[in-house]
Amino acid sequence: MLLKTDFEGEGGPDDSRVFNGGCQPDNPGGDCTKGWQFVKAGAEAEFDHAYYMEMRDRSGFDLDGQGQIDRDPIGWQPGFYLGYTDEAHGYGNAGTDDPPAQSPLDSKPEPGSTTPDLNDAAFTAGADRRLFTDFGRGHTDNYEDPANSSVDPRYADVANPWRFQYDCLSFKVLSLKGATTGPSRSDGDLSGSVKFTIGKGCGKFNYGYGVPATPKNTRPTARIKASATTVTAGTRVTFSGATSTDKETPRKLDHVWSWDNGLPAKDAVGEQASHVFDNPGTFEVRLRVSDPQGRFHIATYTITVTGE
Ligand SMILES: [Ca+2]
Ligand SMILES: [Ca+2]
Ligand SMILES: [Ca+2]
Repeated sequence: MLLKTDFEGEGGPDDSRVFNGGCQPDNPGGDCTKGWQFVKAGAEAEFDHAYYMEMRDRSGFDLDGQGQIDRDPIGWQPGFYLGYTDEAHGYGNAGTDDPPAQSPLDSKPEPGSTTPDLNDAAFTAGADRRLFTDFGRGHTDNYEDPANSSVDPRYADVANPWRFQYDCLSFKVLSLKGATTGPSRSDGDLSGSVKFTIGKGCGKFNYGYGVPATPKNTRPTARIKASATTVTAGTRVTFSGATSTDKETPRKLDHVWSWDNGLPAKDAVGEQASHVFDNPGTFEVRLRVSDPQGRFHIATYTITVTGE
C-alpha cells in the first residue's frame, strides 16, 4: 500500500504526500505539472459565503446601458447595495440551481418571483426601503430555495422561500445624499449614513492579511546538579545548570547563581559555577534561569557544610 488516508482527520498542506506539482524554472506558471491541492474536506470551506456592501451611485450597465436595452430609461436606482454570494454554491445568478449563487438582495423583494424588479434593489433612506435584517424572522428575497420548506408568514403563498436567517447582519439607512442617478463620472456623488448591527451568526473569513499570532512564550525550568550535598568547610563544590530547559530557546538561557541562602545576590553567572563554603552551616544555593524574553525560574539546592 502506498497511501492510506481520508485527508480529513489527518494530513495538511505540508504533508509530504501532498505533491503540489512543479514548474520549469525558466517559465514559472507556464510549463507546470499538475499536482495535488490540499483541501480540508472535513472542514468548512474558506470560500466566500458573504454579504458585500457598497454605495452605488449607478450600476455599470444602467447609467449608460439603460437597463441593458438602449431604448429603456435608466433603470437602476442609486443607494446602498447589498450583494450576497455563496461561492460554495457556484458563481452567477444564472446557471446554478436556485437560489442564485450571487445576487443583489432586494430592498423590495418579490419572493418566489424568477423575474423580480431589481431596479429598486438598492436600499435607500425611504421609509419602505431602509431596513435589512437577517435576525429573527429575517429577510426573504426573490426567487426560491428548493432546499427550504420553512414558509415565511409574510409571504404565505411561497412554498420554498429564499430566507436569510443568519443572525449576522442588520442595518438601517439613516440618510443618503446625491441619490439621483449620476453624475456619469465614475466616483459619483452618492454618500450616506448607515447604522449596522453585527450578530453572532457572522463567521470569520481569513483573507490572509491578518498578523499571525505569535506563539506564547513559556518560562524556563531551572535545574541544579552539584558535586556534593554535604561537605566539610573549605571544600569547593561545583554546580551545573546545564539540565535546565526551555521550550522555545533551550540553548539561549542566562544562569545566575547565589550561594548565600537565597539572598538576591549575583554571586556567579554561567551554566557551570563553583564555590568554596568556608563556614559550617546549611546553605540554600539558588539558580535563576531566564530566557531572552525575560521569563525566569528559580531552582534551589541545599548544601550542608560541616566543621573540619
Ligand atoms: Ca424589487
Ligand atoms: Ca448621484
Ligand atoms: Ca521561554
